Amino acid sequence: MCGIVGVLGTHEVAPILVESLRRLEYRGYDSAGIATVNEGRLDRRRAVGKLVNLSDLLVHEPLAGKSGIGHTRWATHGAPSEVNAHPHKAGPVAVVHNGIIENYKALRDELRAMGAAFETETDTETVALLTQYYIAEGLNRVEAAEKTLSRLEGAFALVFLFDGEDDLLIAARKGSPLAIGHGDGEVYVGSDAIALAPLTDKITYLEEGDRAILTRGSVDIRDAEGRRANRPAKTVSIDAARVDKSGYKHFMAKEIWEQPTVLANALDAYLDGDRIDLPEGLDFAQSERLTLVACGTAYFACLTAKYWFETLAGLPVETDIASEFRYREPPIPAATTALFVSQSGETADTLAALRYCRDKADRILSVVNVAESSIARESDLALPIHAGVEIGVASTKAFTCQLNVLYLLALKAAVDRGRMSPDALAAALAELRGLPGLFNAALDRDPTIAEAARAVAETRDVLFLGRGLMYPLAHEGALKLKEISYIHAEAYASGELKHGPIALIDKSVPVVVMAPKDALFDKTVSNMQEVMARGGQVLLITDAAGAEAAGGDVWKTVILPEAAPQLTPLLYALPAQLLAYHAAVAKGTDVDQPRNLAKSVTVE
Ligand code: HGA
Repeated sequence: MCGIVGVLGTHEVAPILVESLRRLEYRGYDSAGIATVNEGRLDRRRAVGKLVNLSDLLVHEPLAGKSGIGHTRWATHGAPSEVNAHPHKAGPVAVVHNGIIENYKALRDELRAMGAAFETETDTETVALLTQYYIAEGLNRVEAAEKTLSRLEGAFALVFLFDGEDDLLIAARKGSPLAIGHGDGEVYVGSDAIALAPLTDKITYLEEGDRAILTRGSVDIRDAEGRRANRPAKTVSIDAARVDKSGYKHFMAKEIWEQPTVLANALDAYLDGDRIDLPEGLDFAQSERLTLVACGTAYFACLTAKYWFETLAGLPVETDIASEFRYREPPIPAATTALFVSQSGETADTLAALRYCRDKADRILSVVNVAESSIARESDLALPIHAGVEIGVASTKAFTCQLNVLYLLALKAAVDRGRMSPDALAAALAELRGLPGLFNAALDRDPTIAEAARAVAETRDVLFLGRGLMYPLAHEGALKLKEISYIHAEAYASGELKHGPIALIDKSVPVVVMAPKDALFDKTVSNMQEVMARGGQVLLITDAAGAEAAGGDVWKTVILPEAAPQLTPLLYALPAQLLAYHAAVAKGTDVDQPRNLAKSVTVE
């Protein structure tokens, strides 16, 4: 999604803006631009495609000035073109925007009636034009921005820069996050702390509805009612905000390979001897229902958790995709715990679903990677996944860390509901502690997976099959492959094969079967035989016992270490991630920033 930066600096700002935008590249974008004020004059440069195009443009057409704003755009309204790229400028005002101005059509009509001419197809341009109009009416810059903001509907983060004002930025947050950075005689604003990490580690997060009037010497924050708001500055760990590939070719590779370490840290954060260290008061004994809501990969983590909560804790679970849930007006019975999962904690649909449940559910829990995020702040209890910054657009370590927290919650629910003895819990936690070691051992299978992936890269369609706990994971495997290799992939519950998808099977369609040797293995093997009988090429991901039992007719087998049945979704996520990664590398696609995708989906 769009990335925003703004700097009131003491040095030439264009290279600083471009470097900050580079740190926001992970969010996904299609064009970029900056605007500066130099000796009172506002000017801008924009370019389609990667940031290097903007940097090249700036070599030929430099922009001087010590104040400026910058933007990476992920188009929602209007094609990804130079003219639609931000900053948008109207007379003395330039603006960068993340989000959607929902009433932009009405505002366009109003502006058109007042004689305004439009250059772009974007919703954002109305913000610049409206501010220009209010300035022309005689309002000062701050008043004009305020009045404009009061007219906007929808979700946005906005930063304004003005001609003739090289010591003024106005920032506003409603629905999309913004962070203010404090420097030495300088002030910054960015979509997140990562963007600002080389500039400062002192960050103030704006809250919902806040506006900030920034000069080099002052940060004046007002809340939604216009009252002066005291928002504390925090020191953010630079390490947490550090963005480098540590020698890997892609962030995604780094994030896959660091999972043993990250999981070990996440376990440390939650385990205390034979007990799970969760906040006091979190008790599932009286819960009658659990509603799990999320989008994308996080949704598949929820689907996995349904199996855990129902099997281990006997707690009925409903799972839903946030974009469906939020508009369906589902009844929420009393004694429902609602749990929302989002890597960024800013996923627009998930946040809206949470707000829907606010006064209906007994309790709102969230599982997030960003502790200061909107979803975390609006929950009764937010549980961090401790994955560290995830840059690859296709989620990997965040998925396994989400599963880790959800599994711990399911164990806690099992204990609270009298379904698990202290000894059984201790045994389950001991197994969990062994997981980072299993991940390390599974990473050794990388060459086999890479070889299979090179063959998969030659195909057009792939099916993923799984039963029980492997069913949600089959979905996650298919999603990963689609996201980064652009190969069409679909997932089915193995038992569904005969009800339709078997019609797709021929020798050109690899079928990835995820099946540890568990209680359902024989059933899955029967489905696998049905595939092979029709010429299908089976890539079996299993353990040593499964490989032996499956016989020799499968196309390729990846043998993972044996894991406790409940932990297989975590472990089997790894080959699914590696398969997608190597297929994408073989196809030469943009692994970390796949086309059309964005990392933190802050628009509907
Ligand atoms: N609606 C604006 C900004 C899009 C956005 O925030 N994407 O994440 C546009 O289309 O330019």
